[in-house]
Amino acid sequence: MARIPPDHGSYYDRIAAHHVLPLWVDTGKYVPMAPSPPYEPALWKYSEIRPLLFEAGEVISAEEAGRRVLVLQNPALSGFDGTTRSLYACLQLIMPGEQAPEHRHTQSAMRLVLEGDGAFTTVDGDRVEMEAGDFIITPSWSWHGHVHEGETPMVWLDGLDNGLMAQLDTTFFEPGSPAQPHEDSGGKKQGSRLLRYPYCKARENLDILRKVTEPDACHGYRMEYLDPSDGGPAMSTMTTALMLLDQGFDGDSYQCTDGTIFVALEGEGETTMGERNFAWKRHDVFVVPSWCPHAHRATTDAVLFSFSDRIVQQKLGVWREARGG
Ligand code: GTQ
Repeated sequence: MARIPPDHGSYYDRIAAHHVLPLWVDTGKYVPMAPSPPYEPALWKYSEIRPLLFEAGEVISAEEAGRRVLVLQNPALSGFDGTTRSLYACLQLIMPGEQAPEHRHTQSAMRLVLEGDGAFTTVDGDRVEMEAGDFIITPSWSWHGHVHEGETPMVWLDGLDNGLMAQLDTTFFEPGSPAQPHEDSGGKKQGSRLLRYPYCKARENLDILRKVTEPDACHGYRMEYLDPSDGGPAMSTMTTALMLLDQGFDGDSYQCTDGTIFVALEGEGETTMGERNFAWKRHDVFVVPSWCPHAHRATTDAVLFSFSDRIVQQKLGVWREARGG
């Protein structure tokens, strides 16, 4: 602990008047020994949030709302500061016959379909079908809107890098639409990234992984979504993954610098984060802060989807992980 010099002749007040701070006071606050995120572990139960989302379905249309979305706001943050500091997890509801108008923004977005079918999202004019469990991406600055032609309400989880864009002051937004008409591209746009990763294929791959490999002590059977055109991550600012945990899985403790948002797609279990246990089941969403020791347990076979800003940290060369901490 560094000795803080006395405030000689109100020195600190005099420099503050010039918008100047002494780095030798509270140095640990500016340069902590390890990440000390200002947000906390949290879990949102789908059984509690779903009725509130459907209540919004009665009072505001998708057209009126622009997007009928509830943001999962970290309890330790305020305003629209996000689920972690870099990422937003949101739940979006669209009713049969509704359209959410097209727009584009510098934030990259992903969707993970939780319930319903028969809606499609348009990405730069291409029609991308959405079915339960599908992972769908909207790259930065691509035009996108949603159209629901099915019979039952649809809910999906949105993941956006709003906090990251806000931190970098790189947010642009534009309403409108691309010139060309919507065509069914089968989820693949010529010369660009894959837009749709169907759940049935991803789930099959998890089962193959289970057959041919041993489970990781922390992550069970884990695979990341990669773009087949270059083998790199599906998204430029988010690492997205699926984990399959065997019934009875009792994972080792793990830490990483990417605060991570998990969504339970199948099964039940619990995750210890720091000193607290968070029980989860299907469609619950929880957040593990940066560098928070955590361990997963599964009471049934379970599948967790996760997203984080890991790929950004890796590109910058600052990402760290530790096992068994
Ligand atoms: O569906 O385009 O949760 O633009 C937040 C911003 C969803 C969307 C969100 C958006 C969208």
